[in-house]
Amino acid sequence: STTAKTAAKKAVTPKVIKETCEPCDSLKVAFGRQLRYDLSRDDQSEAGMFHALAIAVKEQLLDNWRDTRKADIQQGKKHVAYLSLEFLMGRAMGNALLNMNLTDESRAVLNDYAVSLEALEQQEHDAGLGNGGLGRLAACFLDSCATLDLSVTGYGIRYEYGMFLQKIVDGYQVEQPDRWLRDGNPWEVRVPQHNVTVKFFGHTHSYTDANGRCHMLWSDTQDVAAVAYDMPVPGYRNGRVNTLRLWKAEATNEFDLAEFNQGDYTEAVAAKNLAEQITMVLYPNDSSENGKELRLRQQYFLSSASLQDLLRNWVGQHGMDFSEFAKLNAIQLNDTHPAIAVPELMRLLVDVYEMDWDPAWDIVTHCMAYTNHTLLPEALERWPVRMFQYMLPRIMEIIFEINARYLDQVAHRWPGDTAKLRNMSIIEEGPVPHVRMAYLAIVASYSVNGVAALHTELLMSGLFRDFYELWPEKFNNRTNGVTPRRWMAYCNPKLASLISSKLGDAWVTDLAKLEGLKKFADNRSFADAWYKVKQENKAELAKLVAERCHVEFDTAMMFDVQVKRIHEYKRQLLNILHVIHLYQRIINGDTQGMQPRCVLIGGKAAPGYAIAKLIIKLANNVAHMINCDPKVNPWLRFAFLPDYNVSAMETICPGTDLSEQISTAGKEASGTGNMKFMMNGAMTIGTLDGANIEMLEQVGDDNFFLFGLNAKQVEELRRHYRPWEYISASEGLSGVMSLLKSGHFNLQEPGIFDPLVMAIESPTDPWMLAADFEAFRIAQLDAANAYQDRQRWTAMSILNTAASGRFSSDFTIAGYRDHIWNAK
Ligand code: 4GP
Repeated sequence: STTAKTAAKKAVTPKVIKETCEPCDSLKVAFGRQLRYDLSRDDQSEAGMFHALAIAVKEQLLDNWRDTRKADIQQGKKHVAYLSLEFLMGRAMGNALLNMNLTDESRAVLNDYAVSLEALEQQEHDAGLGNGGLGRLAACFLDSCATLDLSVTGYGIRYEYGMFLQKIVDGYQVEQPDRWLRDGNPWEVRVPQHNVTVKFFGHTHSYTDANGRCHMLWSDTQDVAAVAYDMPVPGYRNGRVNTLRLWKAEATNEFDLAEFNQGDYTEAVAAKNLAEQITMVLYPNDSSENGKELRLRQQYFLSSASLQDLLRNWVGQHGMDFSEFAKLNAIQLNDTHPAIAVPELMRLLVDVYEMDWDPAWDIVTHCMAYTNHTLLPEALERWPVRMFQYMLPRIMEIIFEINARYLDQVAHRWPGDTAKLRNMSIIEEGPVPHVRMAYLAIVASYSVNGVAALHTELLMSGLFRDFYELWPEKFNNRTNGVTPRRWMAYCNPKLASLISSKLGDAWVTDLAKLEGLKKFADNRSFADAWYKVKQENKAELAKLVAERCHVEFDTAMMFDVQVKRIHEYKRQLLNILHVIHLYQRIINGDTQGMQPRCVLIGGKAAPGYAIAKLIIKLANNVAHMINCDPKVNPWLRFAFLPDYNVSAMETICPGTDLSEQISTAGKEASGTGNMKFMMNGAMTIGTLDGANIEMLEQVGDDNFFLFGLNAKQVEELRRHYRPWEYISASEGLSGVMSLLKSGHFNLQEPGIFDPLVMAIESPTDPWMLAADFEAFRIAQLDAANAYQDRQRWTAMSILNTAASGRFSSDFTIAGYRDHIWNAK
């Protein structure tokens, strides 16, 4: 009977069930079973097989996943919550197989089905839950945290639509929605028992209880359920499986009964849609704030759900005693996007867990840490106070209270200095007062870090100078890194095995070991093997370019690549100007000694960023002229790669000779693409910006094509910048500008590129293209000449890889662990 069954179920505790169960099947059996019994898919198709393999692989890590959770609780390990609105994970299969050491076994299993692992991997949709650097950094960090055996949970949002897909139509970017979940996500586990409720709107009031304690109530709220979806994050062959917990917004009740009974069935169901909007789509803006109400809702939704989850776990293990909370928990804010976690943690501790303000603030300020990712002023998040008051009334009260107490400190430090108070206040006064999220983050955090040495210096001397004066001890640098698992071992297996043939494979988790390659830089047979691998990787890249751009790249030519978000400060336009310059030289018959090259640019522009979109259009028009001209073709080919994403980079960085890192000095906080290229043996042509500076330090200036103004010179020049002087002084640049102005690249669309020409010629051009052009042209010439000496180039390539060890995210995360999280 049902009653008996229920009783029997109750009698057996879950623990016993788990321990008496058979362990999971082998990969082969699990895969076969999945294929046979998954009726939702066509088991003949590669998509169906991919899904079956993913489910089978996930099964292999479930024991470790559960054991990791158990062990972390039992051992009382310090836990880090990495809060981020973006996790640009890319595909999971290859990485999971590598880390779990299941690649060979999978191949063997698939052999029986006459299908290749590579073919199945292509079926996976990229998890594009991020825009660019900041989101991809979060993904690399998760891999390193698991590999370094740290108890770290990534908390993010399960966007229904990730980063938009980019199509190029008539040279223009067209955005299309990325329905990455349409075929289901085999890696995720929906965990309804971890649901929490997040409140919005409503109003606040206070009451005093019998003991004279004042309580704040936040009521008449519109509640949204946050449902947890967990993704596994396996460490590299160490048995740890951490969690990336992504929240999905759902209506709290399928039907609001009151409304339902009144006959408002449709109203009730419509409310469901409103709730679910919160996690519908990723905002596609890189390094710029948006100011949209829905974005603030996303930020609060993520922060509140994640903190409630943390506190619930804490109380589950420790009861209501929070005295050790800050010692055993760190909360890392990935930029200011989740900075609203500061007042939310105060709210939870004070209003829900009934702590007094001071001890609660003590906890907050001992577990929050903030990472800044950009100095661009347009990225500094500010939210109208009015919007806050309306959407999150209780949170706004708490921010006011935090600000009042903190401003007391400022007043104490700088008595009578009202300008200081105004400048440092969390609330920006004015006709429309705003909340400054970066200030809120700094005030509450015990650590504030930049992402490269120069960037951190500029934060301390510029953007956050007052705060640095007040709290110098909070500030520290943690130069970014990238995971060598994905960005070398997985994406460049040929180079990886060549390296291992000399060094063994310990470099995969200890990248400093790559130094050992130095002594092979001039070893003829090693260099030949290195060159051969590069040529094979170039052939792979050429295949991708042919498929996507219908342009033939010849592996005998130098591959010169710039892939990243399209942004004026990253200066794709400078790159295009140089391509036009080469084109002009060829047209004019000036090809003596010229090194033939293939230039590739790829990247997405924010949909509302008109100039960036125009740069894409220019790249496509110039590419068209070049590729159609048989006179130019032997010397120069140019392609714009549509829909650049993580998976594309896995083919691009191994096949690149020259990596372009040419931002205006002082503008690129760090860069991480630069590191991926270096690791894979590309030479860099770059400015003294972000992590380029540290890369140059590691590899030496003989092995790096440095050019252009430094950050100080840029700022100095700003005051008296006269671009026309640079243009007339450079024969190359004046030729390029005349050709651009003549309409040569836009015969059918007169005038469309005028805004770009005007920007370059403007004395207020913040990016100073004209000032750096000549130096760039010369550095490009050096690079081309160097490339012609194959032996020299190969040696430099080996030395770049050898010097890249410092840019493993393992090193970066060890720094976070020791200096920020104190989680050794
Ligand atoms: C990026 C920075 O632009 C890039 O230099 C840095 O390497 C990366 O963060 C990771 O720290 N910033 C963003 C952003 O992606 O949205 O601000």
